Amino acid sequence: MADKGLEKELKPGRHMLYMEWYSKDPGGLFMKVNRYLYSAQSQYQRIDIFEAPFYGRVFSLDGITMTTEIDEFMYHEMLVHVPMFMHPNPKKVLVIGGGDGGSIREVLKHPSVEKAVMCEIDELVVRAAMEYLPYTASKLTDPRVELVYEDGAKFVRQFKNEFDVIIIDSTDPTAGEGGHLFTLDFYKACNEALKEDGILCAQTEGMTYDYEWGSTAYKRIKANFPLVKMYLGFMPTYPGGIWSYTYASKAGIDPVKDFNPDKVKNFREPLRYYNEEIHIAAFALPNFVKKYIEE
Ligand code: AAT
Repeated sequence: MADKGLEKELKPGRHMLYMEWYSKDPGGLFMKVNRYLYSAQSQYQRIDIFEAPFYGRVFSLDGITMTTEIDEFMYHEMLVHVPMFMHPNPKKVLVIGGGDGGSIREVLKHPSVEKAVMCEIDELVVRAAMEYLPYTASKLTDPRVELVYEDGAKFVRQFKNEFDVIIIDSTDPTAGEGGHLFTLDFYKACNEALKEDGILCAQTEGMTYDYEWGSTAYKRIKANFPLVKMYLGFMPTYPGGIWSYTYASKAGIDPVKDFNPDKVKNFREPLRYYNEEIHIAAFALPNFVKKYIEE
C-alpha cells in the first residue's frame, strides 16, 4: 500500500509531540513530530533526530534542542564568522564539541584554513549527524578536517601555542551530569593552546533563562584573556530566542574597533545571517545584559 503522506495526520491532537523543558522548568518549547528518524543512548547522552513540520530535521540531546534545519545557520554563522573574520590569517582552527558539523562547515568557508580539528566527546553524535543531518555534517569528510573523539577539556591541555582560532560549540552547563566546559581551568587551557594572536569564541547561553551561566562564562573567560566581549544573535529555537557568544582575543584585537568590513563584503561564500552590519550590531548589548556581565 502506498504511503498517503504524513502531513495529513498532523491535525491538532492527532500528531506526535516533542517537548523541551527549559532549565528550572518554567516552560519550554514544543513541536509537532512528523516521524522519528533516529534514537540512541550513547555513553554520554540520549540522542534523537526527528522530522517536524516547518522546523525540518531536529536534533536533540537529552531532550534539549541542539539544531533545527530552519535556524541552525543563525547559530553556526554567528559563533564561527565573528572570530574567523577578526583573525588576520586563520590557518589552524579547533572546534570543541559541535558534533553535528555545523561549525566545521562554516569554518571551512574561509579559504585560509589549512586544518580544522573537531574534538567531540560523543562519536555517536557524529555518526548520527552524518547519516541524518547531511547538510549540517556535509564538510566533516573534508580532507582538512581531523576528527577527535575525546573530552575537549582534556584534549586542549596537550597544546601550547598551536591554534589560531578556538571555537567552543558545547552543550549547556545546565544539561550535563558529568562535567561541562564552562570552567576557569578549561578557558585557561584554551588560552594556552592559542597562538599569540589567537582568538577564542564560545557559545555562552541565552541571557533570558540561563543568564547566570552566561554571566559566569563571560567572567571566567575575562579572567583569562585581556580583551573579552559578549555579543548576541537571534536563535528562535533556543530558550529565549536570543543567544549569547563570547569573543576573546589574546593580543587585544577588538572585534568592533579593529573590524574590517571589506573582508566580509569581499567574501565569496554564501552567508544567510552574518554580514558586516550584523558583526558590529551584535556587540551592542541591551542594558539588562550589560548588568548581568558587569563586574
Ligand atoms: N552545533 C550544535 C550545537 C550544540 S552541540 C554540542 C556538542 O558538544 C554535542 O555534540 C556534545 O556531545 C558536545 N560536547 C559536550 N561536552 C563535551 C566535551 N566535554 N568535549 C567535547 N564535546 C562535548 C550545542 C548547542 C547548545 C545550546 C542549546 N541550548
